[in-house]
Amino acid sequence: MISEREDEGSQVSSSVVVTTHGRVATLTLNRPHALNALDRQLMREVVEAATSLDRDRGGGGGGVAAMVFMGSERSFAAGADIAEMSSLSHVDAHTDDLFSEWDTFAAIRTPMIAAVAGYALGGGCELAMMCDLIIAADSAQFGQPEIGLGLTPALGGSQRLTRAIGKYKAMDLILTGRTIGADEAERIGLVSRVVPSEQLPEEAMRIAESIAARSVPVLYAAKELVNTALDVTLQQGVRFERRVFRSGFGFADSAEGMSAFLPRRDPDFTDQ
Ligand code: CO8
Repeated sequence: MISEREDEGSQVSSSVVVTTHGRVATLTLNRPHALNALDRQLMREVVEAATSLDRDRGGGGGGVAAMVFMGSERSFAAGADIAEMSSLSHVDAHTDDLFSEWDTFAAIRTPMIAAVAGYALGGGCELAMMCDLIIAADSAQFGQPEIGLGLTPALGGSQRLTRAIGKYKAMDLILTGRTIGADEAERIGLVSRVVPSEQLPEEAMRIAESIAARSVPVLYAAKELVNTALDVTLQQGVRFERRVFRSGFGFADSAEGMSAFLPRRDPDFTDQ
């Protein structure tokens, strides 16, 4: 991982470049020669960097309140590294608990935005789907092509894709392995917004900054509510929402947000 605070500029390592600007951290996948295929090193670095940023609460309104994941203009990530994966044995995959580190990643509470240009295939599409918003350049291509390799999705793709776009669209993508463009991905509900390719970094940053300006504990609560909707019945979810809403009255930021509205001033959130 290479880590840079824009005002400091320290550098540490290589498959992921981390840049922090205010309360937004950008994690750029950095294996362009392999179209950002996810090898073990890249996977370890991206999970470690993201989980450590998630714990970076700073203090006094500092810390990281939103993360943006990016690849290159040509490829967000072209899936697991097939060359590396091809030598794995069944026993190695079991004993190493292959890909289980992604459970930690999926449990991150900081809002995460995937800014996708070019290929988001297999593990790349699954990485994007573990984020909370997917902003796609008009060049983006999504797919779960594992079937063509004699494999099945392995990073939550069969589950998250089905929840995102429904059974029949998910079957279409997973059983045929076909790739879809940004417009189709937006139409079927796989991406949040499509933007012109040249505007992707700025748009993703603008969205991340608008999220990061909110109160962190309230962002955590809102994210947990939406994710809970995928796991429980409507009635359980609505009850959970009510409990979370009531507990919000314990946040100083809820009181601040409402009292700022009345005289029409900007709220001064303190993450309390
Ligand atoms: N693994 C390893 N290397 C790759 C991968 C990959 N997934 N994708 C591309 N590369 C390499 C190529 O080997 C090539 O390297 P070199 O120049 O040394 O030969 C370089 O990247 C450029 O690729 P191409 O020459 O193939 O470029 P094209 O523009 O012709 O094609 C494609 C681009 C369409 C993206 C093509 O490279 C391709 O089909 N790649 C494989 C896509 C794929 O099948 N992905 C799914 C992988 S399986 C998977 O993700 C299972 C999920 C497991 C969980 C993952 C946990 C993170």
